[in-house]
Amino acid sequence: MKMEKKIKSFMDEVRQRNVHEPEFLQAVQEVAETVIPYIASQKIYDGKNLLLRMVEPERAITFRVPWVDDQGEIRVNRGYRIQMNSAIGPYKGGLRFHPSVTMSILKFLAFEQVFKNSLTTLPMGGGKGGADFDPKGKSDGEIMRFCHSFMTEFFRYIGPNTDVPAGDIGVGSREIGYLFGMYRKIKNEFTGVLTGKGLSWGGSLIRPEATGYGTIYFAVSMLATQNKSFDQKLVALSGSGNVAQFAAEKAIQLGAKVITLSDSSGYIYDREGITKDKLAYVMQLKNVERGRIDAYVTKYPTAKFYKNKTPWNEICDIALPCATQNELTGDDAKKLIKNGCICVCEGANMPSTPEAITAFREAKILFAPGKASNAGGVATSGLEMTQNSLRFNWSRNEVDEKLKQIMSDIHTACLKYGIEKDGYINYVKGANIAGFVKVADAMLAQGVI
Ligand code: NDP
Ligand code: 2IT
Repeated sequence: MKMEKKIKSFMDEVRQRNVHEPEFLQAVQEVAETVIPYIASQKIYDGKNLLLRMVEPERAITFRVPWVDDQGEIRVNRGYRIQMNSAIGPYKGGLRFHPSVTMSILKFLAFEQVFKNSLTTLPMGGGKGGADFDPKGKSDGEIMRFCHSFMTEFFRYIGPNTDVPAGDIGVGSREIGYLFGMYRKIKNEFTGVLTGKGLSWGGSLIRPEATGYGTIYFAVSMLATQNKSFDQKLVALSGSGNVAQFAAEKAIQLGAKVITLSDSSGYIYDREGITKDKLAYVMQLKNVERGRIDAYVTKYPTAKFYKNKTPWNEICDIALPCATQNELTGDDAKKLIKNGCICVCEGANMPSTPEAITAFREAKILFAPGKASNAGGVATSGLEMTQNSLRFNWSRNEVDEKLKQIMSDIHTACLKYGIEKDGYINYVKGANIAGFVKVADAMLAQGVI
């Protein structure tokens, strides 16, 4: 009871200061529930208001992004960067271009990023940014002009030892290219200021694959705790962007049958399984033609398209939400559990609602939060930064091996702090506490700053 009161009074204070930020409050609540009891049990952390300091961004920037569309009309978007915590390294985290972007969304992502980056074992602080810009339907020229305009203001706040952005929803290799080009021009400097760069100009092998592959590597470790594997398993996956594509690729390689993919218009169900060849078609459709997922059923007519629906009512062994926040609700979780799903591993950031997470925990099925399971993307960004500093490139195999090791180490860290009295592995608790400890130790050592 006393502990519940402590959490509530902490949340009341955070809510008062961030009253219009529901996603941010949701992310903080999940951390508070597991980390506040831990802090209370540890003399070195208790009474230092560490979590209260961590929920306040070190800096939050918004700026005007004016640009000219193909019709010659002047458009204005809002750019953002949340520099959340730099106690263990330069701010690091993606940029999201999506019309739903708000301060609340970016603060939740930046807050999660602090814990995630800490878990990677690499020296990276946490940040996130982006714009309420909608890349859908925009020409290449419009995207370029938008990215260039964004960087003419954004360059002031970033740098290879200050803040190193990367991609997220709506920001892939094309956008990173335009952003990097303008930074290089303004600063007259070729540095690793962004990650996710192209191979010929400072990028790392495996970075495009890393988030999806890493999610599968993490799920492999989870399944191994029950002597299970991906072989012959039915996998339901959401999204069809960067993370979903490479999660699907690795799951297929490991012998799973991937049956669904989605985008914001609905999902496709392929009972015969999405093969390597079919996935190659999806990559062409999404990354080159920039089309919608329903085109899949025109190409493969035995598949079905379900408009405005998510894949969670399909029977599957493993569910991998890889699209966006709060895409898997409490009702979805109950359906998955009823249909015999044994493992939910998040490729996206906070895709499961609090009700869904509670349902997974009560049913005691394997569940990993994104800040642990999708950390392979930012970890490989960290490896890209290392290669840039060394002015050297590692081979595909070398980066992949390092990624595997990092995902395995994150899994071990979750076990260290997350095993419940009854033996259930609470990955949420494990990830939150393990992520907290490293940042808290650094903050304590550096004093009240
Ligand atoms: P992409 O832009 O490549 O793909 C996003 C996918 O999610 C698209 O299929 C998109 O559909 C779908 N989607 C986006 N918003 C919504 C929405 N509101 N409702 C339904 N579907 C939606 O992004 P990524 O694959 O990079 O990112 C996916 C998730 O993974 C995000 O949560 C991101 O934060 C997270 N993540 C990404 C990492 C990375 O390295 N890229 C690293 C770690 C996490 P549509 O095209 O119709 O919008
Ligand atoms: O959410 C994430 O971890 C990312 N979008 C990747 C961030 C990065 O810096 O590679």
